[in-house]
Amino acid sequence: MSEKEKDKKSQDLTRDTKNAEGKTMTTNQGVKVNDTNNSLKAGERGATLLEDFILREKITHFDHERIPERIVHARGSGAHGYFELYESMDKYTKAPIFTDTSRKTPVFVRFSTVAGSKGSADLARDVRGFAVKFYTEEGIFDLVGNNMPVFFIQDSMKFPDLIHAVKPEPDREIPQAASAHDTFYDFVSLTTETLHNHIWVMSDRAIPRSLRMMEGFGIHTFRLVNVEGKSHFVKFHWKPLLGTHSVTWDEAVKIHGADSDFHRRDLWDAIDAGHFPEWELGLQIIPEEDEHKFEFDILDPTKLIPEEMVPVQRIGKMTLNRNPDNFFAETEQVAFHPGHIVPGIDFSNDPLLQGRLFSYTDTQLSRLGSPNFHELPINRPVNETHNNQRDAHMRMTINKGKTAYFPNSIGGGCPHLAKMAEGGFTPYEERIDGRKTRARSESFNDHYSQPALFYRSLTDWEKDHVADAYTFEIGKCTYDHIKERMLYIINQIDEDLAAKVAEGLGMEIPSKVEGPVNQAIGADADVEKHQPPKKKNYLDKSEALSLTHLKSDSIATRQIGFLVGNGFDGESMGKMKKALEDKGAMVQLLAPHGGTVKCDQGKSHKVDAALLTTESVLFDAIYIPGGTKSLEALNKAPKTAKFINETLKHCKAIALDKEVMGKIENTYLEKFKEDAAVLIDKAPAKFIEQIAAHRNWSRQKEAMSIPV
Ligand code: HDE
Repeated sequence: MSEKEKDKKSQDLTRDTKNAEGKTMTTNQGVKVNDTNNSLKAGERGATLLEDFILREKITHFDHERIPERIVHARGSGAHGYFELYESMDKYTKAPIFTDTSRKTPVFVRFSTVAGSKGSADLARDVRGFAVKFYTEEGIFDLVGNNMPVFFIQDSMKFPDLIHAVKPEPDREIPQAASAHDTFYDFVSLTTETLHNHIWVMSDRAIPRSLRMMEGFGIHTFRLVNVEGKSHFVKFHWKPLLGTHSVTWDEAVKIHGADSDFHRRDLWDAIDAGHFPEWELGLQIIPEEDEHKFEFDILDPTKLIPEEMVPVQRIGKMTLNRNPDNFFAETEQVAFHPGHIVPGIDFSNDPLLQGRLFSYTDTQLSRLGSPNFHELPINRPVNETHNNQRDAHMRMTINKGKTAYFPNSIGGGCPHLAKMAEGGFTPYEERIDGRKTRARSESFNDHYSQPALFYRSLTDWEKDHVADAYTFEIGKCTYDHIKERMLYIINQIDEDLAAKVAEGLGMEIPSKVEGPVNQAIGADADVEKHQPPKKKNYLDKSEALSLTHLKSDSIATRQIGFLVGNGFDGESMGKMKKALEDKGAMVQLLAPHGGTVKCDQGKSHKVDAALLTTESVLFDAIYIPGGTKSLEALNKAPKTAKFINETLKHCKAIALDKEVMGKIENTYLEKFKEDAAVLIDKAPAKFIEQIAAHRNWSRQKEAMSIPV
């Protein structure tokens, strides 16, 4: 990208980027270095001299390279991009990013998992963070959301408990990046407000195929405020243009081993190849008058507003078009904060949001070490900042003048206050009258209706995955009383679901359990008193909750493995490759060995991966061209059958030239030859259709039993 093409933030970052190409090595003090391999010694065999400032500088800097990882969301991947508005929202907000359609606002996005450490595997069953920093002309606006529309808890006071419960158990620091353990289910089964977010985590939303194929949600209800000072409530949504897709749990487990950086690599490679991921920003707007119209409280972050009740209006598009130059400087040092808002956007009284407003600056102080973290290149706004805050660790700005106080006359009263016409931030003047009380609103006290709605809204195959996930996770717990409590409360969500899980666990669903099961009110063990309230049914089904709702017929960036050996049918392969690549898919030649393979026309083709070094779970679909010799070679290769059988098991599309059938031993191809996504000697267009459909889930029940 040339300097001219760069957006304002990328240009701003260029000030601090360095390129060592053609340059002489120096110390940090600028002294030229002519030996960086040997320390200074008294004689060749030592001892090493303390005066060696070059050694000391190199080692000292190295000793301090690490900073604390994030308490949560430690593992993440970032990218630069921009946001463009389709139509002005000036009816609702005065924030120019949402009113000025001529703007191209730079953004930096960081996706993350929540529970795992910085080096944990990408495919953990977990919520994904979806944090967007908008560098607007009026200052930074951070939309720090997740890929699920609800959260585990209703009040920030419980956040440390939630996180302590899900993180590795403190005595042995096990398990890493996994919720399937006793402390988490102890907490969940005693804290029924978690159940809605929890069922989302049990669904395929928690194991996305790609960070580019998941939705994002601001979760909390925020406010938009227009020039007249009128406020509307708003929920923010990100809708991926590639559709929403997931992998199966069996794949996720295998991807852990095959490529623990699967999502990070996928995001990087797609942007690198020019396939820029895109999301539309959607708003659900609720007039203030409607605040109490719903059967749930819009301030409760464990509730979503079904799209059927308040439609999502798509107002603009975000495109990620540039990978970071330096992971640490950008992705690690970026500091998000839901309290970074601009005039025209404001908070609601959601008690979870209110607590977050304290937490995010506070955590940067220990993570980044100084209140000057806003001066780091990735964090600084694109507009000028002036105030009387001064000093502290690692201050970069050299503030001129004598005055660092307001009011002043010596400095001409500067920096002066923004006049109303200049758009200084004025909080929305919400009227608040209340008793000081440490309490939870009764209107938050329905923990079962929305998890039930979610489950009802899934397709059958999604429901099966949810039941399997509960069975797996609870099955990993060691205490029977925790398992029983879980069964008891799942039964309140959906009896069929609970029956499936109970069968998987080999346990009965108890009709009563010890201990509080709905204790938002406190740790009160009076079971009768805290029986779950009756479920409400304001909607039978919300189609938007199923993964199948957001579709895309694009196969761009899909990874397609071609299984070939020497002597493969070059013409057939060439035709298929062209058809797929024309649609933006990424084709890789996989062969029994690395190096090159020759087709039947004698032409050499570079092998992208030897079968031994890769796995079927890293591909979206496979194709096997004909060629007698090629098929013989594949048949001898120990992993070919596993590759094919796993692809079948995970319900992916397979295309074969006619002569392939019957030539590769130990596969289940014959059994699935009538399957809609097993394409024998079919035109590439059919294969493309099936890849775009992502999976043929109707195969699932039968394919599950493939022993691989
Ligand atoms: Fe966070 N959260 N959170 N969170 N959160 C952090 O801030 C916290 C919550 C979210 O890529 C931390 O800079 C509290 C909801 C994302 O850098 C920390 C509460 C949602 C990220 C923190 C919540 C989120 C964080 C850790 C309950 C979705 C990663 C490092 C009151 C709407 C941002 C940091 C990135 C990160 C606290 C709840 C999303 C400790 C106290 C709800 C995407 O400050």
